[in-house]
Amino acid sequence: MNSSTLGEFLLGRPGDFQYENAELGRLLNAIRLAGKVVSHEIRKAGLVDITGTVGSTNVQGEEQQKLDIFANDAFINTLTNREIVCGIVSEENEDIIEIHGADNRNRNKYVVVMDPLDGSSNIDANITVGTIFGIYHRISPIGTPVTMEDFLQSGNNQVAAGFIAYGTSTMMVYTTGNGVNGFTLNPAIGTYYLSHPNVTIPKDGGIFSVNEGGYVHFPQGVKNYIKYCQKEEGDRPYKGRYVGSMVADVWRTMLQGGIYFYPESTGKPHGKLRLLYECNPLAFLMEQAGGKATNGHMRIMDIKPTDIHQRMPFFGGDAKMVDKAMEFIRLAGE
Ligand code: P6P
Repeated sequence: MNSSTLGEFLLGRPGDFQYENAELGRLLNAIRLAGKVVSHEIRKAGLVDITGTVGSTNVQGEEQQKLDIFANDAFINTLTNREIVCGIVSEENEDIIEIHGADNRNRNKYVVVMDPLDGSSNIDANITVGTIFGIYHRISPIGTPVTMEDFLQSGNNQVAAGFIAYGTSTMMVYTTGNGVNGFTLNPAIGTYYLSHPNVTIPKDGGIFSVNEGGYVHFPQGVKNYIKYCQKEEGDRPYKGRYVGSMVADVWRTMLQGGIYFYPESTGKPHGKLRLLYECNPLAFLMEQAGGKATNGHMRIMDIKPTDIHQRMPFFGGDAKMVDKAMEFIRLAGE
């Protein structure tokens, strides 16, 4: 069976973009192209001197890897050249990136939030890293400068979201609110082919994914849930799996089931993951795949952001397992 290409898939799903006049399709195509450019660069990391750090840090205070900057530039340039977005928020940039059209006016109607290369500290160890993106309609009037409010929308307003995983193969996985589909890049011809149609999180996957190195600093309810996962009872103990690269851990959870969580801790009172360009896009994917994503108390996508780089605890995956984690948090009075 010939799998359709991403381009054919986008053309074949006009219903996905019924209110978007194909602009959203063009926007996803721009992301698809930038993903190929970044994938090519990552594949040769180590062969040329592009791994390692450049001695600078990003707004998060994290050391910037050379590929972080390359990926950030690739996505910003591609999105700018296509004249589809009026602004971008990137993990690598402290402020909003305003994009003017050819006539120096903001006639474009979308904004994009992105982590251009999440998990980049794993690059030198040849571990899967990824680009995470979310797409919104701007809410400020077309033709005016993009505003902070355009980006501080709840995740419910995402018109599309997804990731590109640079792993054993390069994959683009996205949703426009009509399910989740995954495409694998054939690097020989530079074409993505539909490889994972209608992704659905298996029930009772029996895997829990958390950095247990933080256990002593977790809230008591989270500690109690981890002990529950490890207890020999019924279908437990669950398997423990943790890559330390969110795209890899979330994609494994979507394919094999289970729960991935990054809770708050004494050292990270709001967790580590960023709400806008990590939690919301991956929460959208998990819900569209039949799962659930919360901050331990409420749906991630119901949260009204207050800052473009704010952090948020994240519990996502099999709905039953997420509910059980929330029950332990509630029972602990947290
Ligand atoms: P820790 C990568 O820096 C990242 O933002 C996510 O991709 C990943 O899940 C998490 O941080 C890993 O953090 O504290 O477990 O090393």
